[in-house]
Amino acid sequence: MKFPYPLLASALLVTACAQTPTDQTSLADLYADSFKIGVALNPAEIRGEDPAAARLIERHFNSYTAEDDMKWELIEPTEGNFDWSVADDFVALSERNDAFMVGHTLLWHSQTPDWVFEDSDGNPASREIVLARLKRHIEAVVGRYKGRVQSWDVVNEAFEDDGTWRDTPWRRTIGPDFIARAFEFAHAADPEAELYYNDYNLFKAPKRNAVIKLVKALRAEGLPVHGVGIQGHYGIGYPPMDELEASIVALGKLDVKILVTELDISVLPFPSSAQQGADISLNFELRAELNPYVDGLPQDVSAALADAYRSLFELYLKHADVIDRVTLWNLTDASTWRNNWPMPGRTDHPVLFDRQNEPKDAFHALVNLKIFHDR
Ligand code: 9MR
Repeated sequence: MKFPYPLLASALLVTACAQTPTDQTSLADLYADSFKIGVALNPAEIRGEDPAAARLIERHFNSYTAEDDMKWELIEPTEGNFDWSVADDFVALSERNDAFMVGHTLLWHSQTPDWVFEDSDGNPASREIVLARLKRHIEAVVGRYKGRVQSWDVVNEAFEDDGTWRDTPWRRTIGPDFIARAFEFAHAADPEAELYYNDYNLFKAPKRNAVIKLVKALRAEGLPVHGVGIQGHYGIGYPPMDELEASIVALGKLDVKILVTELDISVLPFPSSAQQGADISLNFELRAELNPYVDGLPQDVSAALADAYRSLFELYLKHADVIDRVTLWNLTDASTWRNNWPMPGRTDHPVLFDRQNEPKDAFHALVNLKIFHDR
C-alpha cells in the first residue's frame, strides 16, 4: 500500500524501529514475495567463524555471493592451478542453508593476474592465447559447480560512466567480442545457469544506454543474457532517485531480471564529489576530518541512513515485478570494504548490521517498510 502521510509514516516507522523483534523476523522471508535478499560473504563468514554472524546470514538472507573468493586471482592464481578451498566451502554453506548462489565474477578488469594477458616472454599475449585461457578458466570454474551455482556475474564493469568502453587488457587483447565470448563459454559450461552483466553507476543514462545496447547485441548473436546487475555503492543523498528509477524501468523493459547486486550506503563524506561509484583504482590519503564516526554512528546519522535505505527499498518494491534480488555488499560494518575505499583506514557504517552484529535502524526501517507495504 502507499501510505498517504509520508512524514507521519516516517515517524511511525522510526518509533517502531526499536521494537522490531529481530530474533523472530527474517528479512529474506519478509521480502520473499517481492525479491530475494542477498549478502556478500568473506572467508570467515563462509566458514562460520563467528556463530553470531552465521546466525544472521542464515536467518536474514536467501542468496549468497562470495565477495572475492571466486575471482580469477584467488581461484586460478597461476595458470592451470586452481584453489577451490573457499569456493567449495561457499557452495557447501549455500546448499546447507538452501540459499541461491551467485558466482562472482568470471571476467573483470580487476583481480585478474597479469599472466592471463602475457606470453611466455612477458609481452602482451595474442587474442588466441587470451581467449583460450578465458575459455579454460570459465569451463573449469562454471563446470565444477554446474547444476549447483545457479547464476554467474559473467562480466563486470566493462563501461566507463560516459558509456564508452573501459580500456582493459581484456578488450585490448581479445577485441570487441570479449563479452560475447565470455557469455558463450559460460553458457556452454552450464546451459542451465543464469548469466548476468554487472556494473556500477548504471543510474547514469549514458552507461545505462551502453548496457542496453550490449544486451541487445548479445541477444542478436543468440547469446543468453538473463539479468543485469545494478551495483549499488551509494552514499546518503546519492544517487538521484529519479535517475535510478529511469534506469530500472529502461533495463526492465529488456525482459531481463534486474539484480541489485552490491548494495551499501556510505555515511562518510566522499573525498571527491565527481567520482562516487566503485572505481577500485581510487585511493585517497587518509584524512581525519573525513573520518568522523570512528567512535560510533551518531543517532541522527543512523536515522539518515535508515531513511536512505527506506527510500531505496520503496523504489525496489515499486519495481518488484522486474527486480529479482537485492544483495547487500557485506554483512556487517566490520566486514565492509568501504572501510578502505575510497580512502583506506576509515570507519564506515554502510550496511544493516553493526560491528557487534546488531541490527541497525536501517534494518528495522526495512522490516517496518515491508510490513506497512503489505497492509
Ligand atoms: O568487496 C570487494 C573487496 O573485498 C575487494 O578488495 C575489491 C577488490 O577490487 O573488490 C570488492 O568488490 C567489488 C566487486 O567485486 C565488484 N564491484 C565493485 C566491488 C567493490 O570494489
